[in-house]
Amino acid sequence: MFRRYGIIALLILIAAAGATAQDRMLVHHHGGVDEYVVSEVDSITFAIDTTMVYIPSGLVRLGQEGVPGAEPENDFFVEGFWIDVLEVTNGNFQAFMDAGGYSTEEWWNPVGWDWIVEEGLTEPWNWYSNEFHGGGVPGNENFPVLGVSWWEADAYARWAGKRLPTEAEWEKTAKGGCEIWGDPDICDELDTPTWPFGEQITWQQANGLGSGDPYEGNGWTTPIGFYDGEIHMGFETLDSPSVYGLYDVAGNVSEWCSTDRLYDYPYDPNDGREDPPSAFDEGFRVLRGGSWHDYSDNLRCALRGSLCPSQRDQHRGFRCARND
Ligand SMILES: [Ca+2]
Ligand SMILES: [Ca+2]
Ligand SMILES: [Ca+2]
Repeated sequence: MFRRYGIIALLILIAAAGATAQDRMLVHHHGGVDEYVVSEVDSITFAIDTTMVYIPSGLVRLGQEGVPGAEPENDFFVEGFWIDVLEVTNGNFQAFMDAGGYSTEEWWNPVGWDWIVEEGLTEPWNWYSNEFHGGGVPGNENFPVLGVSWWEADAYARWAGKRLPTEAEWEKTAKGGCEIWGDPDICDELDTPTWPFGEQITWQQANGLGSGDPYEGNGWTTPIGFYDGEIHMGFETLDSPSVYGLYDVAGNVSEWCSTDRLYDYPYDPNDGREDPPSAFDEGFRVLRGGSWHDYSDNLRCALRGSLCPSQRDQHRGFRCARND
């Protein structure tokens, strides 16, 4: 019931194969490498946006009874949207930096721009340290970017032609809409799964604290899409997409959302909570999913973390959304 939903194309890297490069090519994706005859490849791969998945319109039951700050449960209609399959990586963020990300005002919220100019910021926090897989260290390209404030995540998203998801979008992405669980025609009591996989989570599915992955104490974050069913560095993983096919929704880095956390449920996008901050440390922007530094309780779908938008540390990253 809770496996992949819809069409998921997870094609990270396309490379020509060796000896028969004229005729065949390898398509790398999570869990394996498929070989295709080149003449077949266009229809298989290039026509598909390989990095985002479409979340269909529909109701989601937000919140969960017993989760502090996530009550009352409330049903909300989310318009269909696209969202990144994977957390934004150091490699992705390097491309933003290479494109003049920290010196191009047009991609920034004006308040965020004034703040980075005043602070003299030109890269994420701890970028050149390997303690938390900083992106400035060669070899760390496929680890999630962290040490980015809400302002930096917002600017990256704008540069990429995307935006940060709302917390309602993020939560539908994490737990699935009301069509996924229980009766597909209604929102019911089964539509509040605790974790993206249902009522259980194991440390073969997500990167939390004490999860035993090879990067515990050694950079801490796992490469994006690590939990793909393969054995990595001797560590056995389970292929663990969320119901719509995203990876690392629970754990690894917690993810900035557009929403102001100072507003309680029920969720209403028109009451001011989706207005961007108007001062550099105004309000608390929502963070979701928990990180490598959290136990499984903090990886729950409904849990609503938050920090002020200028916070930069080793736990926070993001993924992006866009409209149709
Ligand atoms: Ca249902
Ligand atoms: Ca861990
Ligand atoms: Ca995450």
